[in-house]
Amino acid sequence: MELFKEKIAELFRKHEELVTRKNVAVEDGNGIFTRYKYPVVTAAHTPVFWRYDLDEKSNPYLVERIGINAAMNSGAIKWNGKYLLMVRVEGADRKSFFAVAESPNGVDNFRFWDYPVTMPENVVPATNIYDMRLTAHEDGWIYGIFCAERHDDGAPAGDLSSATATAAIARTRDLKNWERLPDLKSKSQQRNVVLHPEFVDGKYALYTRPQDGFIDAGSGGGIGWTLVDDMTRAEVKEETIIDRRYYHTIKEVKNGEGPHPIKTPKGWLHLAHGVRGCAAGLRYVLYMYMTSLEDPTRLIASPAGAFMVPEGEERLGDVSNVLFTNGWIADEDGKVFIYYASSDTRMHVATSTVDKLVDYCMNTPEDGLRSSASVETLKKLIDKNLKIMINR
Ligand code: M1P
Repeated sequence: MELFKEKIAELFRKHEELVTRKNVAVEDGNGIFTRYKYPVVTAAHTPVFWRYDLDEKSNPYLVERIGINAAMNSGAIKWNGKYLLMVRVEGADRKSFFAVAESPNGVDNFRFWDYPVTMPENVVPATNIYDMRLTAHEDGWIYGIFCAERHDDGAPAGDLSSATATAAIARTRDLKNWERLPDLKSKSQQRNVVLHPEFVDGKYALYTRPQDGFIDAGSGGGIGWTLVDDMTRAEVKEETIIDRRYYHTIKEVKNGEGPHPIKTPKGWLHLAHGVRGCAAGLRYVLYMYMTSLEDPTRLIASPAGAFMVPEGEERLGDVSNVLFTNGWIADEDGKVFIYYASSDTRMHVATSTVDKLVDYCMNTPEDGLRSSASVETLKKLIDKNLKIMINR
């Protein structure tokens, strides 16, 4: 009895030590953003009382009863002065669910609320739900759009891996009680669908990612855009591709909108992921672009290449070589907290400012799509710099 109590105390002590560990900024980057030393949320951050049965009678060996595999791809929102992540928690059973982790400062001390989200299922139930994008819309609701994955019943008998991806929609006023709305109707499968925070021409605007199959983006040309009259019966009627994929770029295989864009005086600032194939499999990196305030479908800045790539321990995990983002928070003072997951396993933060990110987008040369164009771009900077260096 005493030993059991001591073991429980030790579990709670270790958990508390992890959750309250101070994070440390790592200032040796490229000047655009600052990474932090420790992941902000991991499977081990989930409460002890989610994983262990604390009753000695039913768990005499004090073993873990419900394993948690990962804490990843999280939506983000500032709520009552706190930094909230809508974490995709993945159990050992491979099922994902949503749970809120809250921090007082955005970089450490993320603590899960006692209960995960109970997402209503008044639609065709999904086998798996994940990757929620949160949008506090100007209509007053907070919307959560996420992927609902279901077995593809059209697959040949015995094929237990074919699936379909659909954008599921829910809304809330308190992040605790959710109203489930019908899934987005679309001719193609959809993942990485994100709600724009403002009305556009009196309509709701969605960033989409049309895809031919569950994994394969195929003929879906990139990040799309569609206008919707009513979120309670949302349907993709016309879809325009606003950020295309190109051969031999970091997004040649797939791309997808991250969190909803941040409004700046110079345009909408976007964070997204791009995917390419290589001998090691698919490689997921983050990139940025900007669109016009007057016409949010018009690309006004498209810096070449990746904004952020997996580094060090980020490169390893359940699905290695992956950075993925679906949450960021812009503070009133212009500081931006970029929340990203590495290798489908854990959550990190990097910080920057709106001004720096706009500067990065506006002043990083575009991709000329050929080696010779890259050399010409590089030569222009070298010419300019050599003149400055000679005149010093
Ligand atoms: O495993 C990497 C990512 O793969 C998918 O992203 P996309 O739809 O762009 O291929 C998603 O399943 C995502 O959750 C996952 O992190």
